[in-house]
Amino acid sequence: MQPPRLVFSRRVRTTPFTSRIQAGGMQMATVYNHMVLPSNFRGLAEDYDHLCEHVQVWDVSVERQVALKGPDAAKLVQLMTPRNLSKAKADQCFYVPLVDEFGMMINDPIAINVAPDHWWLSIADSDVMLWAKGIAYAKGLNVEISEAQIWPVAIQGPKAEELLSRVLGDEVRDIRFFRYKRMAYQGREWIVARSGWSKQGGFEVYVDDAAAGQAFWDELFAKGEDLNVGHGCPNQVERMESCLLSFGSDMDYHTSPLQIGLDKYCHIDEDIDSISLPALRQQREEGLPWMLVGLRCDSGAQNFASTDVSHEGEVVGELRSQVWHHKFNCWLGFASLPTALCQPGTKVEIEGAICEVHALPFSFDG
Ligand code: THG
Repeated sequence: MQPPRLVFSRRVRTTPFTSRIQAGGMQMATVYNHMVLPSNFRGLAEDYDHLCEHVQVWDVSVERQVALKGPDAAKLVQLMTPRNLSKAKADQCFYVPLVDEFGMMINDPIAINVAPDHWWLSIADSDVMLWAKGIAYAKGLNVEISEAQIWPVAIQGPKAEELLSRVLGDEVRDIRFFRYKRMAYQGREWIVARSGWSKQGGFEVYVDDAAAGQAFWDELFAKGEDLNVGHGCPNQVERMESCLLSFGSDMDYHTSPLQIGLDKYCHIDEDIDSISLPALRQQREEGLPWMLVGLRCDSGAQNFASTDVSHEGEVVGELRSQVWHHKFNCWLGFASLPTALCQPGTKVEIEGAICEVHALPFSFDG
């Protein structure tokens, strides 16, 4: 059965690069932050192999920038996240859980310290701008909140540094992980960070002008021919192998950061003004009913249709993400399971197939 086609209406926003990724062989797309996100070009396995060997250019415009500007911008970001941002360097980016007053996830963006009174939240798929506006209004903060006209382009893969240095200059080589530099392109100045939703290395360029962005895109392809540059997009195989979590799949508004391995970004005992701290302290005290674990299964390349995870004949958990890993020849899952069943080695079942619980991130050594 053919999947239905996606209509690019005004609500399902296109990007400055949509015509390029269509011409480049986008086979499937999804909607993320009310915008088109490609999900497949050559096939999941082929996209993975190309990403791990060469370099890809990704249209990740869907990583919308919620811009917080004004004297209270930093205060607002800190209210929204339990990660301590008080020592933020001028060129730093932070992966931050956004957590509400009940200790539940709102989103997991990258926070970018653009200037002391200017932060961007580079968001995953939920309407963070509304939440930010609500807090700012309720607390009487002096901050302007908007969705910026920015379309990030990711350059990912082992040859990303070589390719980007050909287009923007050798200075990109000096950018450290989760730091950024401002780089000139056709009279614009763009934030260029060493980041991206893969663990194959690479950069994200925060394009703020459609025409210059398109020229930049075309130049990446023109100068990368000998590097085998190709189209690409966040890849389900690579991101599960690398344990990059996806809001809306692996977590939602009913998930605590303490259930999904984001506790390292929750500075619960520090003296910061964040609305989630009392609830997170209480969760830690009382314990949580389930945790996110990895599952492995050797049953074959098929995805499961059911999300029910059973133990001794009883449905106990929920499958949240899954993929067949062609290289390791096994199926990988992320699932929520009762804390008592999260011990690595525990056997659970999906559609009768035996799955083994693994700690996250997966380890593929043995
Ligand atoms: N880049 C940008 N915006 C984004 C994403 C991105 N917005 C949506 C989505 N991705 C947000 N979620 C994540 C999840 C994981 C990471 C980044 C964004 C990530 N994590 C690393 C890890 O888990 O090892 C590093 C975390 C750290 O050390 O701080 O990169 O990809 N612009």
